[in-house]
Amino acid sequence: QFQPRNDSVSHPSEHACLGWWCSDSSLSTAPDKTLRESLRLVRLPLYLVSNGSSVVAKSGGSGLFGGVKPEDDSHPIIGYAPPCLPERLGDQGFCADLGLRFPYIGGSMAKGISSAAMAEELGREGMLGFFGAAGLPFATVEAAIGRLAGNKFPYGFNLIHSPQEPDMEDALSRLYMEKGVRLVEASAFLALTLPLVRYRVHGIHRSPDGAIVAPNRIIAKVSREELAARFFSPPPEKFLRELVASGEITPAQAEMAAQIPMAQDVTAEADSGGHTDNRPAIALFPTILSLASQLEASYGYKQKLRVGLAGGISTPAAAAAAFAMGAAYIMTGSVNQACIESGTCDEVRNMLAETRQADVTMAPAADMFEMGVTVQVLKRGTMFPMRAAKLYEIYRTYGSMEDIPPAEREKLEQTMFRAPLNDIWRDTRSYFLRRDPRQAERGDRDPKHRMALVFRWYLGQAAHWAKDGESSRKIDYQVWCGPAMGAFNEWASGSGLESPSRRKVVTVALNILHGAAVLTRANFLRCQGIRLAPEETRIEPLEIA
Ligand code: FMN
Repeated sequence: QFQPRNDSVSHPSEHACLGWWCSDSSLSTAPDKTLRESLRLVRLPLYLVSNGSSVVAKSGGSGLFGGVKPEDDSHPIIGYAPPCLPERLGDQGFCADLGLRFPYIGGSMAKGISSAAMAEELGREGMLGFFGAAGLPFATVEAAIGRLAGNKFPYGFNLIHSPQEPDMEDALSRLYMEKGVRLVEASAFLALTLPLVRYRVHGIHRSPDGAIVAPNRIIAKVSREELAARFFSPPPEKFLRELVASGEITPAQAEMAAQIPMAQDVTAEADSGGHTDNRPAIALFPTILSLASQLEASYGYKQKLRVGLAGGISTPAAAAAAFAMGAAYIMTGSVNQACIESGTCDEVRNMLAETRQADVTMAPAADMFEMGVTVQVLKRGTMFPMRAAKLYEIYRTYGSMEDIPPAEREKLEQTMFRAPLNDIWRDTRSYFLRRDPRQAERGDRDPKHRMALVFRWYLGQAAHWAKDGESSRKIDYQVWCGPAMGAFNEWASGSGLESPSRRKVVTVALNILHGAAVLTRANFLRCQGIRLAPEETRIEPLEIA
């Protein structure tokens, strides 16, 4: 039995009576749990029953709702929270369509940081993991497909837009089609592309009952409404015409394709690790959600368009807020990089475990350097953001490497490159001759492009040094990370999950989801005027075997 206190449940007479608890005997005899304990039994209903001057939390038995008091000895119910299962926090249709138990996705993290092991752990538990294919050699992606395809649970692969390497995007989408990868996370797209449309409509057909079936599913990640609108729309006609003209789809398939959205599910990505527009989740999400319902109606789709939320989610409170706004699912990133299954090194995991909210900043991105695109990275314990910003400034100021003043150039060669810039160009050139000869040729012709390729070498290597734990380059580590990391560390502080070696991706996910369910119940009670003390709603992370 818990006693009302000044800062907790106020005197019962102040509360509206929601219904009645009739069994006087069970009120006095059954062992009661504290409100804190009852809130956590998320699979059971919770009744707050007034017992004269005190309030009892009941999670068993039954109450009667309505204004008429049934028996003389019945007690008023002054608060009620329904069961709230972590499985039911998001959109049930989303989980059913993807074969998931929980509305939870581990987002793609480039260079295999979201590893096959991570996708397996999440998949086994009824969640979804995307393999981080960006920036990896083709053969590595192929091997990951081979590994994940052997499992019975859902998984997905990242298809990242590569404006600098359109052939890679094309080749990767074809590999996914060929190997039967049925789900991709499409990200960093500024517009739809032919490879993406080809993937989506590949194998489209009608089932015996006449329904259109598109075997390849895209979950698109966007941070702007214009892009969400493109993904929620059918594939552009010009691409469908091209695919018909090249014989890759039939006219009948093109006609079916014109009736389905490019992506039924779009993840609204707020301020996150890696590529981000730093948008606030509570401003971005409602706009994308509203767009989904408008486009669903205007296209007259048979399916519901759904919106998930990513960016800043690493605690129960953030997840509860996402679901309260109507998120079909949540996606995490930064917090997973700090888990033992991620493809980064222990040194980075330790750095991430020390990270606080303000320890992240924006820095030039390797893949879209010339366009001035930035990514969110760790700034504590590394000079990467400062050094990368310096390179961008030099790139903007000078027309070629030869124009860089000698003292400046020498400093770059000694600190960041640790080699003459001409040597770096020689190696970069031979790399591109193998991977994308057009880049090397353009570098030969255009001194500004040559400078960009050399500077991008540093930005690209900095991510490798971090991931591979190249400790002689610790000062240059590029670690993509968002403020969610600091939020998680603050929450996990003092718990078993404080230590990076104990952070497992599923443990983290289940804690976030379970905590979100508890907080959702606490909010039900708050809406009924029940004041809750901080210790009643504090969620300590638990270690789950
Ligand atoms: N998203 C992608 O779609 N492709 C990527 O290659 C990619 N790489 C990432 C690498 C790291 C280390 C991190 C932290 C994020 C990356 N992201 C990438 C974004 C995540 O998939 C996810 O959307 C994001 O991290 C969610 O926000 P949060 O960091 O606040 O949890």
